[in-house]
Amino acid sequence: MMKHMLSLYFIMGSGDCTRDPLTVLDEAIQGRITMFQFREKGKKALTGLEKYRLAEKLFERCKDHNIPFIVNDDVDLALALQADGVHVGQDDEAAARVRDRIGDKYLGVSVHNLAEVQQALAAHADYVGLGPIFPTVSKDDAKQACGLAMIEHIRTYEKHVPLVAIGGITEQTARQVIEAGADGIAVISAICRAEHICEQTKRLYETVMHAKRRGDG
Ligand code: 3NM
Repeated sequence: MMKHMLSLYFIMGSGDCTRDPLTVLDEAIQGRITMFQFREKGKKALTGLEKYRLAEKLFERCKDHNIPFIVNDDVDLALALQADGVHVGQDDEAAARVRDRIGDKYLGVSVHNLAEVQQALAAHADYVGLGPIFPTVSKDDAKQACGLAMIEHIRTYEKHVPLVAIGGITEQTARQVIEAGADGIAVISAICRAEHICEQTKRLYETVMHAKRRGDG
């Protein structure tokens, strides 16, 4: 179930969009994203009530289409909205504490190596987000790219952990990422910066699903 939801994980905040975020999300949903994360970051990020109102609208759209709605690094917002889950990085609120606060909502943790994967599992994370796999333009403080080899390394030791790969992933590299052992791809720019978001999302979905089916056989 979680491994299916991670297949095409779309992450977005108002700063990632050149058009209305609701329109962007609607088109991505039509293109068949399998999970959504609201990540309101950067210099012009909305805060307070504005952030809440946007989150509420995006969540409504996700609910209408049965897309799990995850909030990045804001447990209070996730609890206030009764969102489906929270995603935290290594520098955010400690995963074990977040787990205590959110009960059985989904908990995702950003990781960069095997030790962090194992810590996340000890904190009862439902999935890990490994990245950046490739260089990314969407995160100011992103670490150095870890490459496909890190996915393979983690899979060697943690065969079952639900793992989504993130950072610079495109339609051209999605297949390799799945073949290396990821359960899915998490993307910002591959969708937000597409000229035709719905069509681009469909292609990403088909690429991931095709690669996953091949891996099952
Ligand atoms: N987290 P794009 S990389 C949000 O390495 C985020 O943990 C990363 O955006 C990490 O698909 C990243 O445009 C940005 O590269 C992903």
